[in-house]
Amino acid sequence: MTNFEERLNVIKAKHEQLLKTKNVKDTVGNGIYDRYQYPIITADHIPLAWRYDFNIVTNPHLMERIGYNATLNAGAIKWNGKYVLVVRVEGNDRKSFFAIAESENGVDNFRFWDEPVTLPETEDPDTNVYDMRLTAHQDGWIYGVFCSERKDPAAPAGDLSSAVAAAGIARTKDLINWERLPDLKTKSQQRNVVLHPEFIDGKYALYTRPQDGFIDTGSGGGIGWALVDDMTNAEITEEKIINHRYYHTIKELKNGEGPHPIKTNKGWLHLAHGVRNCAAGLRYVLYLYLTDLEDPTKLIAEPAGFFMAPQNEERVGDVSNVLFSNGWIADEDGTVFIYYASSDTRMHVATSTIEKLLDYVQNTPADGYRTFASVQTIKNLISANKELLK
Ligand code: M1P
Repeated sequence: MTNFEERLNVIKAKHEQLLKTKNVKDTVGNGIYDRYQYPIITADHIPLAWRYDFNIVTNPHLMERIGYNATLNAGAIKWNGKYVLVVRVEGNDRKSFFAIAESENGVDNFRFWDEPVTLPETEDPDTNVYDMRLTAHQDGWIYGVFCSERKDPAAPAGDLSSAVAAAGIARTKDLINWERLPDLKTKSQQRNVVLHPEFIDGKYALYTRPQDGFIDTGSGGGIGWALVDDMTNAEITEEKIINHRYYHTIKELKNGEGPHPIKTNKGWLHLAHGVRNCAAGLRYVLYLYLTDLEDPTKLIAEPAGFFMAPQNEERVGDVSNVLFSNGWIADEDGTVFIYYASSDTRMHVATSTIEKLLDYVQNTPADGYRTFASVQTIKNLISANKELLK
């Protein structure tokens, strides 16, 4: 056997072993959700045919010809009975693209489909695309709304970093053939735009995140809400903030809607990310909030602080100290699969139920915005427990 063949066999065996690894629920959770021992999708899960040239003549050393840096920020949908993720795959060339991976049970054995998604360009081609939110809309289409990034045309010569973020829109009926629609027209830059699954007053509803610059949400920010007449020519004329930022909270710097909210009998259950600054840089955590069933812009409940924050290995990666989620799946039996990325590097899953998440969001104390209020809340709990612990 030549070295080529030996190496090929080892590479194939290791890859298959990784793809077949069973995931294991962490033993003691916090009662709200369960984390799992292993990430569900990493750069090592990328199919070998996307990485190697298997021709011994053109690649005698069996080198990796195309490298991949990360698999992150996946949109999610239940599709033909499978748990399907539209993963943001980032190549070593820094370009992100979308690729679909599926699993039978939602927690392990995710395998990518044969080829990445071919996302058509608009007349003004994107330099980079990422973070797709999937919405199976009442109108019968599955929409993918994502961030489309281009070089800032107003950047001074020599500034090769300034970029402009817009919401790109595509739709599909089969997750294979995608129709690209014009980008969302809006006054400000946008990231984290999400399509609500139902018509509101006969219009499409979008969660937005208006921002002054590419990174800064600036004076505005917050999670916004806007109605548009037509997704094939989506234009926002009015936008209102429905989830605000506050001083000295987990979302004081910025926040953004995660996947589209889940409809429950108590209201629309939202998953979002909040960002604050600290000496170590930006810290991204996940939080939940609940809005009214009839009026999804009306906040009903929001627990203080984070729902999930980076832990252990999750804390380190390409952009450390980050949890980000733009995909979750609610099964008919009430199980919820929360798909999240850690430190812009790898995908994980946590599982919970609608019942537990509603209990969490409705019964976790809200933020009092002052130390004194937090201590009072703790003392109330202690006092209520006194009789029970006797
Ligand atoms: O690096 C953390 C995240 O930063 C951005 O999120 P936001 O728009 O809220 O600042 C996005 O680039 C996201 O992809 C990334 O995970």
